Amino acid sequence: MNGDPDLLIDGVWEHASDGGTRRIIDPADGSVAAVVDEATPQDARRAVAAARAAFDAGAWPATPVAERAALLRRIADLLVRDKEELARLETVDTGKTLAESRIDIDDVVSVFRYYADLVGVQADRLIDVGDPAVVSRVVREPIGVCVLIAPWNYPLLQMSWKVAPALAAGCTMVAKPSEVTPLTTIAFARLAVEAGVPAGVLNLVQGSGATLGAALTANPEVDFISFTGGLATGRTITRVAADNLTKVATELGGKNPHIVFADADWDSSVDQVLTGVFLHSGQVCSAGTRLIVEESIADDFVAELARRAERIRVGPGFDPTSETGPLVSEEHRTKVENYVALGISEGAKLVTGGVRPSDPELEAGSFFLPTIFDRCDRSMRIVQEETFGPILTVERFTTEAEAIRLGNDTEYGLAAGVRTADPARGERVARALRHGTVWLNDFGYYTAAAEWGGFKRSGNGRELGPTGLAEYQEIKHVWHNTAPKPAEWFKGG
Ligand code: TXE
Repeated sequence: MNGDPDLLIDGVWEHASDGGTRRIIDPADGSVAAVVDEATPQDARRAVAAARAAFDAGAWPATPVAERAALLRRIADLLVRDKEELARLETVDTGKTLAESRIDIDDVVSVFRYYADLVGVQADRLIDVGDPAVVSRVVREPIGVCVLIAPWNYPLLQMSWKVAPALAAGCTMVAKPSEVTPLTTIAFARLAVEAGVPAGVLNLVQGSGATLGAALTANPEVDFISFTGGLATGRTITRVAADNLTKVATELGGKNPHIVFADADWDSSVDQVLTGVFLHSGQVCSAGTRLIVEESIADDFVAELARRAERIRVGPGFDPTSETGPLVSEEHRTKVENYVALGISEGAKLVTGGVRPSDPELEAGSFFLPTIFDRCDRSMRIVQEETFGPILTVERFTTEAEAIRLGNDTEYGLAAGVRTADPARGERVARALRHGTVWLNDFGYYTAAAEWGGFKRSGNGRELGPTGLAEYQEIKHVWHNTAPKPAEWFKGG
């Protein structure tokens, strides 16, 4: 970063082999925040080769679980020590408020601690096969060399969901953060080296998805790819990986319904629908972008939401009065603006927002105002496609069955919210929704101990929880006969 080498290959910090660099832009004012090394496909090949050698011939995969867990705990302690600096970098990179960045780093710490604890209590499974001479056991082994590709909305947090279980399982890895937001992952890798991660176990390259990402995912030496990002990229990676039959886990975002019944608690519903969609300016894979509200309260509910949305303080992440920051880049703001134009042309009713803030002090940043479209329906692309911006669409329903139908009326299936004072109805609807997480009378919360991931086109596989560790493990059945004797099937002597 800014002259220091940023690529970690086989335990050595290096510049890109062709000297290439990339400018990292602060989205709050468009300034150049840092210049980082841009790895080449050749650097990617060397990083994978280092991970391969560290797995095949290194000590890490067979390092006792207690030692692996201890490394994770040391990393967690260093993250706590460097929390402010990491949070600052995350705000520079993404534009999110410093308060959000601090929460992100706390969550990163909890992920490392969770997997340190979990891996320590995993036990082999012993099977009684009816012969006391036979010891039959099922063991978990590290899956091998992992390629970890993360997006820009929660850069270090998303990466930690991959690195922590991969390290805990005994894997070796090549991490590639988003080229838009690599700063915290670079800082993290330095800290992991300080904590004692062995050479070749954690390699880091950063650069464009199309060249570097493609070189990593097409490499036949890779055993597992964990990817979080857009649907189109997820499709490409899955296709590329199929040639080598490399296992892939994907988290590809969502178009998440937030269903509000008329009997739901009013204050918490308004507040959480607002937070659910406008936090981090909507750049959240589980953002509640589709409000599905009971017709009898819809007019009042939308009016109250609009009133509150207009009071959201949009501003630079380092300004303590800001409640949400800019979009991650000019390019992304253009995409969001195109969706607003599309919504209007599709006949949705623009209730509020839809434009950049008028404050001249925000002109240089990629800010955009919270936006609400009422009178939406399933035929509209703004209802079906992930805008990844501060855009809420409103659909109305009159029966429970209709609410469920609308809630499932998306190719995605990542997360959903249901709000009602009737617990039985809440449970019924939660069961009927085809989404990987359902919040009942809450929205957006998660814990490292519970699985996260999508149904349908939101991806496959799970992160977090025990399943998030299992993704990085192979299962082996060892059948050990302690008193071998002939099978005596073929009698011919
Ligand atoms: O993501 P990409 P983009 C959605 C959101 C957003 C859209 C596009 O709707 O507007 O995706 O965002 C790497 N081989 N999400 O274009 O391209 C890339 O370098 C290997 C939802 O920024 O998917 C980065 O590290 N890797 C999402 C990562 O993929 C490739 C969060 C994600 O970038 C690659 C972010 C390739 N061919 C965006 N092409 C979520 N699930 O939360 C790109 N990459």
